[in-house]
Amino acid sequence: MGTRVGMWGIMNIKKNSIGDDFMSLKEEIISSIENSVLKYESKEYFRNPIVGFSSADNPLYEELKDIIGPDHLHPKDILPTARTVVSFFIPFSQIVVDSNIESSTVSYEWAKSYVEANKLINQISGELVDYLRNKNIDAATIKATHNFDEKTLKSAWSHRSAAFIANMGKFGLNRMIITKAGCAGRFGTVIISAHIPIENEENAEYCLYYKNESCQKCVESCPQNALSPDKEFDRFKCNDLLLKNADEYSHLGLCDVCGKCVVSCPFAVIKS
Ligand code: B12
Repeated sequence: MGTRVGMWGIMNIKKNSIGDDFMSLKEEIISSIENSVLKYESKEYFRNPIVGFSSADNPLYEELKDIIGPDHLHPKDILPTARTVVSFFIPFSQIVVDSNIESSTVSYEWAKSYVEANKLINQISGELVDYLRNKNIDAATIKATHNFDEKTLKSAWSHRSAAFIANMGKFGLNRMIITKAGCAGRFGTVIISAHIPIENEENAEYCLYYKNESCQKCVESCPQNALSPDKEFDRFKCNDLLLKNADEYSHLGLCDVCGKCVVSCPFAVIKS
């Protein structure tokens, strides 16, 4: 059994004088996130999370103010002592994805897993913030969703842009980040004051449209015709349908969902 000792900046597991393994802070964070998913009561909706790290000083965070808008926050606007941005992805299980392929409208499982994923992401983030603060590391987090301006449909923090900067995947034509576990799932972010060494992993391109223009399944499956390879995504059209679906599933909580552009992707679920 490894002794849980945070050793900032050291990535490999080290042995102490009696041969116990020390966990690096990076490994402690990954294991804290994995444990939160494992102990979650509705864990059947999810698969193993994946975790990515980016430096708060990555110049792309400054660029997001130009790409998304001046209101988009820099990690240091959220946590002035920020040094690392922890991004995590909670992939949905195959059952959730299949249910939303089979159903012509949005499936119960897709709606329910959305509510559960948002709860789980907020729980993981809260637990990680507490865990780190106990180790005298400053940490701050941002809600999974419903943190956007209802007029512009833009948020002051884009989880998927942070995941892109952490090399967790690239944007597909469906505008989802396609990670090594697929694109059906949800992201969270925790910003921390500790330094975590960043590994320069290659960011793979899965989207077949961006690879060789051989697929547009997401465009074809959008009930609102909101997606197109040539035009900007119409997020207002998309939102109209999400709100209708929210009415249908109001007994589950706030369920503004659809996900047809996600489940139709050949890389909705990637199994390792
Ligand atoms: C507002 C919002 C919406 C709006 C508008 C969405 C939109 N595309 O703009 C509405 C309500 C319509 C919506 C719909 C959906 N949403 Co939504 N939504 C959000 C929210 C709250 C904010 C996103 C935002 O501000 N968008 C504004 C745009 C400008 O920013 P962005 O799309 O995040 O990022 C863009 C730029 O950064 C840009 N970009 C361009 N150049 C460059 C260069 C660099 C270097 C970088 C880094 C980025 C970048 O690329 C991105 C896409 O174009 C996020 C949660 C969050 N806080 O991040 C969830 C989120 C984006 N939604 C999500 C999902 C799953 C959905 C739905 C499938 C609904 C559902 N759950 O069934 C649909 C899919 C719509 C689609 N195809 O995009 C997930 C995406 C997960 C993933 N795998 O990528 C998120 C991240 C929620 C989460 N916590 O996981 N959503």
